[in-house]
Amino acid sequence: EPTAAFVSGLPKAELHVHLEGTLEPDLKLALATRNGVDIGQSTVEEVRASYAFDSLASFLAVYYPAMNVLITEQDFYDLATAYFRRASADGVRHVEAFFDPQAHTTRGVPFETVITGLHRAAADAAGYGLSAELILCFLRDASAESAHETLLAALPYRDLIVGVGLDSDERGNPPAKFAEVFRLAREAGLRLTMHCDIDQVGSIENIRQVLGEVRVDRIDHGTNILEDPALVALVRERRIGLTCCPVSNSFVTSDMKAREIVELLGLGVLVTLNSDDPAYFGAYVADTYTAFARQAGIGRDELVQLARNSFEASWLSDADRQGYL
Ligand code: ES4
Ligand code: ZN
Repeated sequence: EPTAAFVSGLPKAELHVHLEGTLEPDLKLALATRNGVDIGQSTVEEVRASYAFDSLASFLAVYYPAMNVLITEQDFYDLATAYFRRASADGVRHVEAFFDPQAHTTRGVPFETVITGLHRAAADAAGYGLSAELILCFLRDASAESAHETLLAALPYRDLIVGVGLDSDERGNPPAKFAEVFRLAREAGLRLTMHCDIDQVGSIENIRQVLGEVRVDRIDHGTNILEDPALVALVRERRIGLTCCPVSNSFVTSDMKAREIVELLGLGVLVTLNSDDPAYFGAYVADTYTAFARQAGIGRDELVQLARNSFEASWLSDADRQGYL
């Protein structure tokens, strides 16, 4: 079994992490105090006790209300900086991190406040050896109009984001709902990715849509692509990365999807390992690699391939990517 030192020492990119999902209980309490927000809990133990989920719905019901403590530019800076430093300690060299602007703008926090704080943290990360990019994620359970307004609010800050994504509740909110917004984002030069979660009704049809109509550059999760060998062949040929999150999967589906991830790796698909919401699921990237290796029964060679995949699937420039391959 690969040691912790081996896993930490392996240079890795993290391509699927929600910055709001890196809000640790102690920072949540500190921000609640700083901003005078009552979150109904006053100790780390109480906050942790509220982290009991067995489904995506029960997770999202805890996740979104917690964001009320994030108000000022400094709050967003502190949130992202804590995560970037933690990731760096895990041997992560490059991060492409999601943020959910609509979860903040709908509470009255200006888009500018969010992007300014997160960008300042991303820029400062270079000082401790980490390159960091931001991916604007639209909430798929909000309207296409709301996503469009959010894209328009982001365009003045176009240079501060690398791409757009789609998250939250997939049921009844297929990729095609956002085809036009994603087309506009592509026109603005942004990369595209979308969550196609596991065990969701109609998910293979959603994978078909993201590869056909939307033409994404990556797919977040997406292990059930194995249901359609033609789609597997397509992502392999197009070198489309799948950003898998085994520990997250184990919470929302009681299954790490280790068998599927190993099978895709063996087929030559660009699968990667990521943490998703590490403060909630209890594992940052290094622990995710270790837990996955144990569950999947794999050794160093496969972890090295997964780490290489993370750079190949990244949106680094060709020159920067080459330095890691
Ligand atoms: C998420 Cl686990 C998960 N699924 C969908 N959307 C999300 N946003 C943050 N974590
Ligand atoms: Zn996710």
